[in-house]
Amino acid sequence: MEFNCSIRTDVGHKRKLNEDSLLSLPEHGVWAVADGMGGHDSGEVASALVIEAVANAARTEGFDARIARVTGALEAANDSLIAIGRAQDQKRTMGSTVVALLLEEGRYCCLWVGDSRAYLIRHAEVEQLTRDHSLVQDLVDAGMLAAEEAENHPDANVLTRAVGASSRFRVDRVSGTPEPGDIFLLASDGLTRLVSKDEILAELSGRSLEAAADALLQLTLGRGAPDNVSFALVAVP
Ligand SMILES: [Mn+2]
Repeated sequence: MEFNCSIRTDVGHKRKLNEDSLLSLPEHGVWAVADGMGGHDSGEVASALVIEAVANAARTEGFDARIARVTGALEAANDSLIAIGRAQDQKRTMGSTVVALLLEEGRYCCLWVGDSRAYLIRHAEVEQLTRDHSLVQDLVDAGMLAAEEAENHPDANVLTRAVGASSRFRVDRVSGTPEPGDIFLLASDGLTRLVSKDEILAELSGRSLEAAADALLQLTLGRGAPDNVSFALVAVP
């Protein structure tokens, strides 16, 4: 299958470094967004290592084998980042989120760790496919916090899972059947905290994928972009 896709990454208006990393391999039907953390340039290193792991696994033949390889690559990346962090005797975790989309005719699979998200835009509706591994998501699920308050909560950046954070590690997965006209959006929290699902839909409607990507980025930058902003738009033909 030939996929139309469009990716953007921007340092934003407040940060000195862009610690997000992106992967777009339409020839293999694989895309990913990773959001690194850890101070100094550790976040950049962590997200780049995670993206490289996904890229190396993406070339695997067969859809199920590819899912297994990418999952295994993320587990190996988790071990690597923990080992690097220990070697540097860092008090702070050197970690990264990741959300990956694997796509072929008739099937999609999203793999994720942390709060980078995948959305599916279908029939003029936006569905969030992933569930954040974050403290505020746990509070929302427990009925202790309203979903609308989550993005602005003081602990909104506290993750309960990340690549490189703990040897107790699991990659979550959601699968389904793509339909012609579907658009997938993978995004770091630099976008998702500033732009709602309704706004995503509004920016996409009536635009080419390239124009929609420009519009989404401009909307985020226009709101101050306190964090790095990265996303991939992928259209199912
Ligand atoms: Mn971020």
